Amino acid sequence: MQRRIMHIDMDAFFASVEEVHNPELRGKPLIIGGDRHAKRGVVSTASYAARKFGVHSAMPLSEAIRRCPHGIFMRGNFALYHEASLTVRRVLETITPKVQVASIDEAYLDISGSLRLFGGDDAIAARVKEQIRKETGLPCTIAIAANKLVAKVGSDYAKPDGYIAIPSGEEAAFFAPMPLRKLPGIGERTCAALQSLGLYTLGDLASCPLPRLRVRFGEEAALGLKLAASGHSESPVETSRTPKSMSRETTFQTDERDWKRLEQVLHYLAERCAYALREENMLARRVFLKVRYHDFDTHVYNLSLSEPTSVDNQIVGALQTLLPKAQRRGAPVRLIGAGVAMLSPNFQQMRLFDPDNIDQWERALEGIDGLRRKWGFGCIQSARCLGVDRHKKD
Ligand code: TTP
Ligand code: MG
Repeated sequence: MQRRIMHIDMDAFFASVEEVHNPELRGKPLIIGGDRHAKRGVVSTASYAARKFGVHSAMPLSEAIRRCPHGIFMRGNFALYHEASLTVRRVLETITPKVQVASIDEAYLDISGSLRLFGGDDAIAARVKEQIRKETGLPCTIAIAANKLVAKVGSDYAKPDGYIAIPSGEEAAFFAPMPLRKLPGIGERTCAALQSLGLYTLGDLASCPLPRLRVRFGEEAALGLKLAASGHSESPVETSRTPKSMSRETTFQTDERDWKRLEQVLHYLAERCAYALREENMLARRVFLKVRYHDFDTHVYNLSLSEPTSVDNQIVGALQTLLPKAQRRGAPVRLIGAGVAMLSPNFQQMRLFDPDNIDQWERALEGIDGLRRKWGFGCIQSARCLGVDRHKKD
């Protein structure tokens, strides 16, 4: 199977999020990093309107103010950027679970196995751009190529709000006219050293005889530079390791004997687990109940589910069926925990459940999760958990 890798990078990310948040800022020279008076800071990012004045990331704010005196300077709102980043990630995971999150605003996807399903490079890129625009209002740039290196250079080339597909086999031709600095890994010093050999473009470097490079850079680096300049790269898309389980637990200040109350706390912890699952866009095939008794004796009770789920009432229900087993020991309880395991990504939004019941739940939970993202988990919860003391909730 032919390998196809997508690189996506959001355009002027922090500034674009601010523009969505406050449309009056749209198209204006916007500089994130500090307000006008915080002269000692540096620029995180500048909108494309501000870049026209020569303002860019990592520039001292004082210099940015000098170059763009009429610019709008803002400190930035990281919670908003983080939230947008998570939404983008969720969209990407509808294409493939093979997503490598490279930074807050960029990711690599191995889409080799998704091409047939979605109809090829162009169709996938259009779908992702449209979905991200719909869910966040943000522009992004996408490049698709045979490997990560060419895709990364491609998205830089196609910015802003762009798309490019580099056909497999045409990597070297795509790179050839580019200046050396366009290749990640060629910094100022390497660039100067290459120029002293009379090399100015990636094409020059790719066609330079190896022995000439070897004298200057040594065997390994010389070969690495030559291969990279011709668009060769084998590095795989590394997905962030899927967690094996998630759990939430509570230790009581005094050992608890009231099983009605323990059930209530368990219910609350189970809802927290289900929420954590949905935030990670995962499903669980197993739940577990952890109980530490007054004598520190600790037991874990497991139950496999018939279908993977992230829906509250299924997880709560399964955990409740485990409670009688734990209760049988009759001893007072020091700690109780709820957990989910055998996790898998929910990348197809699989609806394997009873549609009459679960769709309603899923719809309700979407709304609830939205509120919680904004106001915190405790802003809304089931009546069953209302008796749980606030200080015991984490
Ligand atoms: P980048 O993707 O490098 O830049 P960008 O998204 O602002 O602009 P574009 O991709 O269109 O060229 O970085 C993503 C975000 O990371 C950026 O919006 C702000 C933050 N950032 C910093 O805080 N400091 C920095 O030096 C850089 C480069 C980025
Ligand atoms: Mg970016």
